[in-house]
Amino acid sequence: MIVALAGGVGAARFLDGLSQVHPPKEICIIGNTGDDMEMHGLYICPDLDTVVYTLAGLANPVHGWGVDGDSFRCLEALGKLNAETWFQLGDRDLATHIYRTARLRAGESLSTVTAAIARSLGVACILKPVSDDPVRTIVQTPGGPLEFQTYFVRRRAQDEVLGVEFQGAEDARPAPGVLRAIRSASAIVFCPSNPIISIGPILAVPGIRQALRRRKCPAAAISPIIGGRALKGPAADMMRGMGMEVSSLGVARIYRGMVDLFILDRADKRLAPEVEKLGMRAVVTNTIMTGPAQKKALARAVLKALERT
Ligand code: FO1
Repeated sequence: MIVALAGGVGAARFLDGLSQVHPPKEICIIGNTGDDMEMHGLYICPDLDTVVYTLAGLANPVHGWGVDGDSFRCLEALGKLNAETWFQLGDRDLATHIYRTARLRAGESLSTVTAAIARSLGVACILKPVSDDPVRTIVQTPGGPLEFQTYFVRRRAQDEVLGVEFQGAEDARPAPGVLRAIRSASAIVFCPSNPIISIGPILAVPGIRQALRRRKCPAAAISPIIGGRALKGPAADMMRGMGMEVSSLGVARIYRGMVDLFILDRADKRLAPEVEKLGMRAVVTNTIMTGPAQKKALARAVLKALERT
């Protein structure tokens, strides 16, 4: 079983490729829940949903999140009621949140409901939230702490980032089967996700970092930073704000001790020797997933490198 640690859009694109070159039932995805939020009384899991929609072939290809061709009639109606509309929830997407919220309120766990949603939408990979307990990413800014979606969507990631906190992580337990999956994995992959706010909350749940350090299988990380920039999202600004080097090397430093292989883009080839000094093998390949062929090629390159480790 390949275990993949995943954030949102970048991870979903990579996993889409991986599930086409490796049996999807043999892929266990551990998803970030730090971005989760409640809005209009509904429990929303943006990263888990992005992975599900992408693997189900339903994702909006432009944004990478939300449902392709979705309408926004409900949001328009909410606007007329003066409810908040800054978070774009489409009508079909809302069905997922309504269904999840109802089952959670009935006492079921997030992992049970996530598995049910994935199964119903035809996703063959195993998908688990990192924890059934709430973990919330809080971004520290000069104006005070902000919940992640407020920082990212409502305020358009324009505030300076002084730090990040994963509220609740210390007391959170890994979701059922998460530690077992890591311990018995044949390979582990850190998807090309933001190392701070997508992979960070996963690593912050007690037991996970230790299980990764004690792994008995090869582990690879794919850099989400190419040429000093993030293809999507606020990773670069966040790393800069937190005093980290905004480069593949900066990402490799965060994962030191947890991975054996570090996959970086051809554009960052010159950083390979520095990455190797951190005790990981650097693999240089094309990491930009512009289409289905590139997604599969990247997944194949990662699998090949893992097999050789
Ligand atoms: N991202 C945006 O930039 N604007 C939105 O209005 C927005 C709505 C949204 C609704 C459902 C969903 O699952 C994701 C959504 N996202 C939106 C993406 C999300 O904010 C982030 O990309 C992730 O949380 C970061 O991985």
